[in-house]
Amino acid sequence: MPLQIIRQDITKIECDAIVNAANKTLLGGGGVDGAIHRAAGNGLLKECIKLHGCEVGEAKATKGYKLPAKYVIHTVGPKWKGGDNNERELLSLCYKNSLLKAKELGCESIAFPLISTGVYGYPVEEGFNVAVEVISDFLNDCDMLVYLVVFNKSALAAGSKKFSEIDEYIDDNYVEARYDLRYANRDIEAEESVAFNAPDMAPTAPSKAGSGKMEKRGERSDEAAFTGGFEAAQTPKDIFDGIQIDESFSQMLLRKIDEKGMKDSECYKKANIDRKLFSKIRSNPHYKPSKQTAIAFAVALELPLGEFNEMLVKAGYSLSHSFKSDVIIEYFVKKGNYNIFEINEALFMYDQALLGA
Ligand code: AR6
Repeated sequence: MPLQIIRQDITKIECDAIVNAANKTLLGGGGVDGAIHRAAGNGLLKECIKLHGCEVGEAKATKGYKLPAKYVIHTVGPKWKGGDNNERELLSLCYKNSLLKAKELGCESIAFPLISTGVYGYPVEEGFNVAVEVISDFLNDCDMLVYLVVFNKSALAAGSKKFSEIDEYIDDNYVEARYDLRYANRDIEAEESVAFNAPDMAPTAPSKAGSGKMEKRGERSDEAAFTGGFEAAQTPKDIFDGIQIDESFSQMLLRKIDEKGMKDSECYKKANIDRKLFSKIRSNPHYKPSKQTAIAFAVALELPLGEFNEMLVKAGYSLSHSFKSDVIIEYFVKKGNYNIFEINEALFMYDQALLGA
């Protein structure tokens, strides 16, 4: 997946470069800077001394020393002073210059902390949005695996109003492994819906704390399968009626890309899918994608809910109200918001597997 949002100590990440949210002296400090210096050892400080500091928005590289990463790219974020002091532009420059430095060093992977959102006081949600915007722009022209590390998840949730709306949608629609009475008298359709949900479900992370429910690969209760992911008005038969039976997932994908007048690269980038995986799918008409990959393409193609499900059915899946992740995705599709990074942010916040591959 070209952009992955993860929660981890950045000093432990094995990738070509990690980015340090430093101060202008580059001689170490608190927060992530302190953690990186402690983990890298004294060699890092010695090399930093030779760099003679760094201006806000710039990026300078050193070796990684005892870190698993080959390089540390040091950048200095802006201090938050209310938002009218060029903070956004300067923060964008931090991400942009760090990515360019990584490219110059031949890095294939890089991990960022949320620069400026700690000691420097940048509002976390806004800082996160700047990061996603700059990174996704960069990935439009370059292939790199970028990790965005959200260390303090509750700070991100606290600053965001959008999650309350998603919470509400989940409350109204999430059917936690309960038998959906709408289907109680529709035995035939219910059986069909079981057939729709191939046992090879992709893994999803444990549900949000409190639900106590684990959804594992290949494990679904029959009860959950009965809900089948169809809205009250939409039966499996309705979906089947719209489907070109002989067409495989990859054939449907390629047809839709053509119909939308998209370039392949535009589609796989919007899907947060890497080029190699897309080539595999393109060259194999019988390719069986994971559920996350199939959904990612349906998102990239901006399909309305009916066609969205039609595409998933081609890969043996459907959106189900018994999976929290599916309810979240449905929320975005119904709102017409097909920004995969915003969807992934929400999935991340609810501890669900992210889209893409
Ligand atoms: N891994 C990943 N992210 C982390 C880690 C970690 N180990 N530790 C903290 N974060 P901050 P700033 C997150 O304060 O706001 C230093 O003293 C943290 O949750 O480290 O740019 C420098 O020397 C937050 O989201 O950096 C400067 O003086 C993000 O990293 C000043 O702080 C950035 O928080 C820079 O302040």
